[in-house]
Amino acid sequence: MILVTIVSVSLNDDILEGIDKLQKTLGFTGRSEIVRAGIRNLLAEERMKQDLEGVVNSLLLAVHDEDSDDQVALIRHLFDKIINVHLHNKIDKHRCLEIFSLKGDANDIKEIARRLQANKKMHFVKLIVV
Ligand code: NI
Repeated sequence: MILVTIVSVSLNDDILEGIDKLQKTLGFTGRSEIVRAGIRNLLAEERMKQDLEGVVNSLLLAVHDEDSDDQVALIRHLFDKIINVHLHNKIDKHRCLEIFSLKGDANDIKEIARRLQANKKMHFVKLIVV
């Protein structure tokens, strides 16, 4: 017997619209399936991060509300020693893109990604280990 637990989630209009678009373009049968696929990706990414150790090279991308520039700057300065390159630019009326090229201890790399990911003003955060 497969146990299924129903969890209610509050989503804003932007996310709902995105889910419905994904459903059409990727051919998912329903919203639940998309949410499950998204969570599976997050879990896989998390497992990948847990396995990281030693000195790691990576690229960290983040898109956030323009009004959170200060919060990003605070996080960034905590990790100055592992940031080789940092680009920041405004991509549209309300959003900024941050690109970090990082080299340093895996724990620091995981921590900067975690801090950005946990920030509510982030639209998108992606860590790419190279
Ligand atoms: Ni900005």
